[in-house]
Amino acid sequence: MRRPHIETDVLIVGSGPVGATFARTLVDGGRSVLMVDAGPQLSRRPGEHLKNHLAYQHSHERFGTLVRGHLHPLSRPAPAADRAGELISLAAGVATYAVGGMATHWTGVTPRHHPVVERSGAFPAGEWDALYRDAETLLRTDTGLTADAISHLLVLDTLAAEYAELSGPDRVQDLPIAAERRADNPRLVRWTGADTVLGPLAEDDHSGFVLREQHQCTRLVPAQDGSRVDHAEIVDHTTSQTLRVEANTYVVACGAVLTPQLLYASGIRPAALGRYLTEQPVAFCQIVFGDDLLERAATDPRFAGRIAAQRAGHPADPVLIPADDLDPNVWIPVSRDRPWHCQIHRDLPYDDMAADPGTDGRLVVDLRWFGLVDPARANRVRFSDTAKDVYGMPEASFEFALSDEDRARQHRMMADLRRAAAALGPYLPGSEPRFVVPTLPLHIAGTTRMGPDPDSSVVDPGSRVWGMENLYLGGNGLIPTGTASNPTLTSVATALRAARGILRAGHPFSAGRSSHERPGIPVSR
Ligand code: KBG
Repeated sequence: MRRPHIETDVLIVGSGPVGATFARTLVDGGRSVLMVDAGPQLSRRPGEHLKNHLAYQHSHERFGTLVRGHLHPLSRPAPAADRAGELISLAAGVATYAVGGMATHWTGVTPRHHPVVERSGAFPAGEWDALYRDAETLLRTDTGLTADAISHLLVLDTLAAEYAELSGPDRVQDLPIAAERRADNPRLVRWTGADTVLGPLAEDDHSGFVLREQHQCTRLVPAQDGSRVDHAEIVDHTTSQTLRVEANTYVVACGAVLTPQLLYASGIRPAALGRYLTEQPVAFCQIVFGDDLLERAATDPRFAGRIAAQRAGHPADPVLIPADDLDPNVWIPVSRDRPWHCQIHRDLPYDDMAADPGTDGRLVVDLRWFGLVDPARANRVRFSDTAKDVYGMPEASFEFALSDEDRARQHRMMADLRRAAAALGPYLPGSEPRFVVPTLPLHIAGTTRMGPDPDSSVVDPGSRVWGMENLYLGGNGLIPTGTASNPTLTSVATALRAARGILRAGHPFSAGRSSHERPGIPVSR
């Protein structure tokens, strides 16, 4: 009996913001798209941010507990004997298997990469600004989310004074975040998820687009001459059936580890696959607002109305910041002399954080400094030819080391973290400055890097796998440079460029699939 068989213009594997960017652009351009994700759909709107639920809006602790259950280990520790002494373990690396991917619980921090320190030269410098603008629109990125919050303004003003030498684009400023205040209640925030990027495609019935949850692509089957993908094998975990999907174009965007894993499992193994892996070291601490800051706040005319209402409504509350005032979101961007990205905000608790019940959360601020490491060919994710992970795919293991230059940079970054903390207040006891467990940023990159040649890169500047006429990749794995800022905006910008390129290229292998045909319908058995 023949396998159930689906035809579509484009198959997209992975439904995070990058896969969603491909889908939206390609459907708008008249292509039929079938998108599959191995994980389940967790919300009515596909890929919605889970923090949009009221219960999580003002509690990082409660949301952290939910998120922990959605982080699945990527590997088992397997140090390479020959480099054992120098390697840093990435065994804490995780993936989220869900429609919407990591964007079901991300912080939404979406800065542009620094034009000189971070951006790749893979495409003309002049294109970046327009791509970034379009990506910001898709993700609804804005710098105004918490711009009037009391703690935000306290941090912003204090750090602007401390770092008076930073000016123009390097200055202390508002952090760009993919989220919007809700019009019906400005104390609540609607966080961007893959559903936001999908836009109209996230509505119930949209012709030209089908999203199938719990459908895992286990193999892309190359044509006999190896020059293109012939079809894909997809396991429907709701029925345990294997489907055969035939598409003109294949896009894989399921994360910086699971994307090269699928290529490896498919026997598509360019020399750079999994290599040049980068991950950002993070220096972290928490402070409690100093008395001087709080005294300044008490007499600041910008806060007078809110503080008076707080005192009148809650006379027994010793803290003058209202409970529903939003968190700070302050940014010191990467610059030439400061190759690290600084976020001053509140986020999910790290596992080593002991919440002190005696300290009111409104007075606590997180300082997260993300560092840059240079790409090195020897830093890599490997895939096993024998061991399988729980999804039956080649098991991953990591080899990752820091160079002397990388280490020196992180020490400068740590000193800078201490400087900022000293300006804001005393350390929260138990949360003094430290480097956190590697991989906590969830920003692994470089494993399917973009570049000018097939030896040192996996995809060309159009995001197409070298030597494969109809296979495109998306995601942080494509970023070929060392970066310190959060990667999602750059990956969405890169996906926009790739999807537009696919549309311009036309239907090179059309097997008679019309652009208006509804994809995802079994056509033969
Ligand atoms: O604070 C976040 C940060 O915004 C981010 O992008 C990364 O994914 O994780 C951090 C928490 O470790």
